[in-house]
Amino acid sequence: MASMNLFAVLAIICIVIPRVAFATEYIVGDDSGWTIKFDYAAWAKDKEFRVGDKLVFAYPVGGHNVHKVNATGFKECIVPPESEALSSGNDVITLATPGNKWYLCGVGQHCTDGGQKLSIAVLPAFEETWQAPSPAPASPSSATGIATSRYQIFIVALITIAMAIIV
Ligand SMILES: [Cu+2]
Repeated sequence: MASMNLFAVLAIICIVIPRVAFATEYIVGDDSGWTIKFDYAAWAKDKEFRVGDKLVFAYPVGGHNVHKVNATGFKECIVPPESEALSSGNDVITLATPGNKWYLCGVGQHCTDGGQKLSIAVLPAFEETWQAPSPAPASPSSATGIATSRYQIFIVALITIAMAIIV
């Protein structure tokens, strides 16, 4: 039966899709890229960063660089040794763990005077949230709720489309 095959495919999609489809690649600063005099706090404010997502820092090589720092380093623009900088001009950072992450540019006074620094809060990956059936982990429960409901909406939409194809 064709419809049975379709459901098998659908089941596989439901398992595989969350791992790939919800991994987002964020170009830091969007069209402005990684630069001075840009409000990265405003840029990050309405975005939802999750484990597995990627940050892309794009800038002219030599013009800027990227340092991962801690909260104090971020607040006070403490630049780590040059050797620890990412400097390819197209630095891709995969968010590997949940929690707060801080980045800054170590060139000249770009951090202190140019405000070239980014602070984000990374949430757990989608599959971690929707696979946990019973009591949610102690961490942000509201975020978990959002993640779950969004995934459910996605699945309902997928099934609706499948039903439409069958009928
Ligand atoms: Cu810079």
